[in-house]
Amino acid sequence: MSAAAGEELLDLARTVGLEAAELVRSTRPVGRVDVAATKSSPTDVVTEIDKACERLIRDRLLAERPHDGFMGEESDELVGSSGVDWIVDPIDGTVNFIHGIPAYAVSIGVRHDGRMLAGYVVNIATGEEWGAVLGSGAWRYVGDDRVVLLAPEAAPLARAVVASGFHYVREIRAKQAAAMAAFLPQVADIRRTGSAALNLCALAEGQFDMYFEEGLHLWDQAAGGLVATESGLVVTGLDGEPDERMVMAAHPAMAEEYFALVRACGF
Ligand code: LIP
Repeated sequence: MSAAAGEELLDLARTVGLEAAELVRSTRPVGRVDVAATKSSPTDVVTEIDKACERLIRDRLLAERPHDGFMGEESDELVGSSGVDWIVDPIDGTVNFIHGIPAYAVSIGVRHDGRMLAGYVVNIATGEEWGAVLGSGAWRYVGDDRVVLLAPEAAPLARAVVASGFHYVREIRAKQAAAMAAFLPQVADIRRTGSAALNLCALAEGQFDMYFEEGLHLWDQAAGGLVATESGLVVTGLDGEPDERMVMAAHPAMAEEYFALVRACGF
């Protein structure tokens, strides 16, 4: 598929993503949001607003493109026939959303024949937006203008500010805590902001030197991952493609050194 087709799909992702973000903003009550159900663990939660947001995104996308596939965090997978799949997290950073911490995002990725083609992320609380098209770069939107993102070189390990996150499952968290105890003294500091999509976009802008996280689903990292790679970052897994076991991202100049440390610490 051409870059022009990627742009068209990105435009649709942005139109629908902005509508979804507005739905969440306008229905979120002040204070804490009620949890509707739990998923993989008592701390892996979903709200009625997550579900309504995904319904809106799914309905709008499939009304425009009825032959596409759809994979979302809150609904059953739909297999399409066009070769295009939408990979959607209606609210990435649900815990932040529930608590009112302003770092939660609509994340919409577009895959064509198994390869990420376009990605769109909007921070629902702040309105910040990012986009990327395969081969055409990554950018932050300022209004309708695009500020192109070229990820800055990362700092040496001892000065690195590293974003990460922790699993919902208790036993895996215990193992991660031990690995983090070995990792933390080797770097300047860590940040845990609670949204993979926003972490990957922030990395592309240079807020962090590296990001890694175990246990992400495809919808958490599909759109942000493309923003990261199109800004010039390396995004990988423990030994090959990024997957649920591990997503690691950093500037190519430091990537090997950073990733080796993650492995050596036992993540
Ligand atoms: C979240 C991720 C975040 C991670 C959380 C959770 P959700 O996705 O984006 O990086 O640390 O544990 O997986 O569940 O809010 O869509």
